[in-house]
Amino acid sequence: MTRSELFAQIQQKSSFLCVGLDPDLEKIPRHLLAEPDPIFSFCKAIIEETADFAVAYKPNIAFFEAMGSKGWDTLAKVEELIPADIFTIADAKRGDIGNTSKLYAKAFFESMDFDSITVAPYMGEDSVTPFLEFENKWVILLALTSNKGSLDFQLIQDQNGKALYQSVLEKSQAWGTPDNLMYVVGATRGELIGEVRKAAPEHFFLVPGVGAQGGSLSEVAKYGMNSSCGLLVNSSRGIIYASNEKDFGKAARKEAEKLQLEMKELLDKYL
Ligand code: OMP
Repeated sequence: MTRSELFAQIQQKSSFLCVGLDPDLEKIPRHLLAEPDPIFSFCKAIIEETADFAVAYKPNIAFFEAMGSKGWDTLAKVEELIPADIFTIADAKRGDIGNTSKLYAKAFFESMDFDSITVAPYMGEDSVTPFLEFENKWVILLALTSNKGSLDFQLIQDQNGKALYQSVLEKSQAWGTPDNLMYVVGATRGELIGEVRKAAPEHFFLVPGVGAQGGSLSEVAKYGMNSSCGLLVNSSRGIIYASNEKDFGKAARKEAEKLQLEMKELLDKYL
């Protein structure tokens, strides 16, 4: 999917919502356990109920691969089920020496047909560029993550006072363009999102951390939105586990709609 197609969808749906698919057998409604593939049935219901409000889906690969080969089959079926006009993110956080990254890219872009993959920048340019060689496919590079551990390395400053995440932003912009490279920026990072936006004015940001992790959607929009929105804000648990009963699909729909309505207001305000 191209950047202009993504922006067109955001405008059409008045939404920059990414629904995170983190399906955990321990957490899904109990009645689904009688289904042949409970995780697939769960994701199917979530996708059907939220597709009106979502511009992206982000299956977190860990939740599928934890189930072994069956989990990979389920992931492939889920990916195929997502409507073609909705952006798909394989949240795999990969990255390795070049020839290995190339095969990770093939796995997610060719064997499966994801639009994008999350990639860790730690191993540097040759670990990232193999993912950028696929037409209309995207790398979403970890820049400033939402978790507590982001303090361990990402905010360490060099002798000139530049934080590591800033070096990642600066350097990696030579590897890709705003048409094939996005950044992960945690919603829990408040006004630091504004610093990231200054460093990468054109790029889309994938912003996890609203909902269960407590990040503020209005702050994200205030500090992070650019003239083509430039944001995909993810919520996983806050949507998919809104109810643990038979009404879980409808409850997810309600949460997704709530976020979409807030997003509409923010788009009207800042775009
Ligand atoms: P919830 O906290 O349930 O909304 O889930 C957040 C999702 O985003 C999970 O799948 C995380 O793995 C992912 N995530 C973060 O929470 N923080 C980050 O900094 C980056 C990610 C990610 O790359 O998606």
